[in-house]
Amino acid sequence: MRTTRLRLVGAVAALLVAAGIGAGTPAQAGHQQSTLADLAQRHGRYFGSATDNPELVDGPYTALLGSEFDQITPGNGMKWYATEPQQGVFDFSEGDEIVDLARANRQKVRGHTLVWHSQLPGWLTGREWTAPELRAVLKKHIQTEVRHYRGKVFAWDVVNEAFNEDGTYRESIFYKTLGPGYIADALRWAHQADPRVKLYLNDYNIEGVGPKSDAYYRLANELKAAGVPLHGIGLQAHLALQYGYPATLEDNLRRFSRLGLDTALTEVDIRMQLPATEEKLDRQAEWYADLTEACLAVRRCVGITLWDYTDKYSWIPAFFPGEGAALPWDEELRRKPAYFALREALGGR
Ligand code: 9MR
Repeated sequence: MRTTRLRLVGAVAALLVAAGIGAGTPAQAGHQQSTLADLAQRHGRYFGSATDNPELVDGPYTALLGSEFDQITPGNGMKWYATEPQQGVFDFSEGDEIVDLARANRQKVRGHTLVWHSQLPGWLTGREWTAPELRAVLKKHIQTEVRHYRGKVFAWDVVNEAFNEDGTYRESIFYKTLGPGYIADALRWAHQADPRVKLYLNDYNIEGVGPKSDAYYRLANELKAAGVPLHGIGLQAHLALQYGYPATLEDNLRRFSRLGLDTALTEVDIRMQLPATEEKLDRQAEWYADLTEACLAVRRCVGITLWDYTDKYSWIPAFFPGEGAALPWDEELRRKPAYFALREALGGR
C-alpha cells in the first residue's frame, strides 16, 4: 500500500522535476507551498535540521534551512571542544551564531551536547583526573554552558551516547572516573543552571526495542523514581537501509511516554550503499514516512530533526566510505523522494 502510494508520489515528483517544476527552488513564485515545519506544527510537532557553522556561508543552503524548518541543532558548535577549548576558558561564538540564526528565522534550538565521550578538548583527555577534580570540571562546564544558553535553547542533550550496544555503560572518561552516577549529577547540575530547559539523554541504535534501548528504559525509570530531572529521550535515528527498519520504533516511543518522558527523533538520516538507485531512494522514502508516522502516533514524541537536510553536508560519506545519499535533499539541494514522502506522512499534499 505504502509502496504503491509512494511510487506514485515519486513518479509525480519526477515528472515535475523533468518539467522544471517543483524541485530545485525553495519556494515557487506565486505559489507558496506549506513547509515541513508548517505541516508538523499542525500536529503540534516541530520539524528541524542540524546545521554546522562552516555551512552558513552557503546562501541557497541557509535560505532553505531558514524557511523549511522551525527547529535547528548545532552539529558541532556547542560541543565541549568548541565551547571550552582551554580549561575554564569558554568560547560560545559558534553556538551563538547558530542561536542568532535561529532567532532571525524564528526557530527553536536543541542544545547539543554537554557530556559526551567524543570531541572533547585535549586538556581534558590528555591527563588523569581524580574523581573530585573531574566532578568539578564537569559541573563547571555544564553549568557555564547551560547558563549561557538559558532561554535560548528549549532542550539539551545532557548526556550523549552513554551506553554500549549490549546495554552496559560505555567506559568513557566520565564513567571510568565517576561511575554511573555522573549521569544523574549532570542532569541535576543542568537543571540548577536552567530550571526550565528540557533535559534529554540521547543515543543511536535505540530506535527499536533491544538491549541498548532497554538500558535507557531502566535508567530512565530509576532516575524518575529518584526525582532526578530528566524530561526526554532522544533517539538519534541514524538508520541504514542495509540493516533494516526498526519495526518496534512506535512501541519503543510509547514505553518512554508511559514513563512520563518526551521523546524526539534527534539526528535522523537514512544512509545506503552507493550508488543510490531508484529502488533504494523509494525504500528510503518509505522509511522516512514510517518514522514520521511513528512519531505522530505517540503523543509525547515532540519533533523530528534531520542530521542536516542535504547530502551536500551529510556526515555519512566521510564516516562510512561507500555510503551516503542519506537525506531528503540531494547535493544540489533538489528534493528527493524522501522529501515528498515526509510531506505526505505529515498530511501535506
Ligand atoms: O555531525 C557531526 C560531524 O560533523 C562530526 O564530525 C562528528 C564527529 O563525531 O559528529 C557528528 O555528529 C554526531 C553527533 O554529535 C552525535 N551523534 C552522532 C553524530 C554523527 O557522528
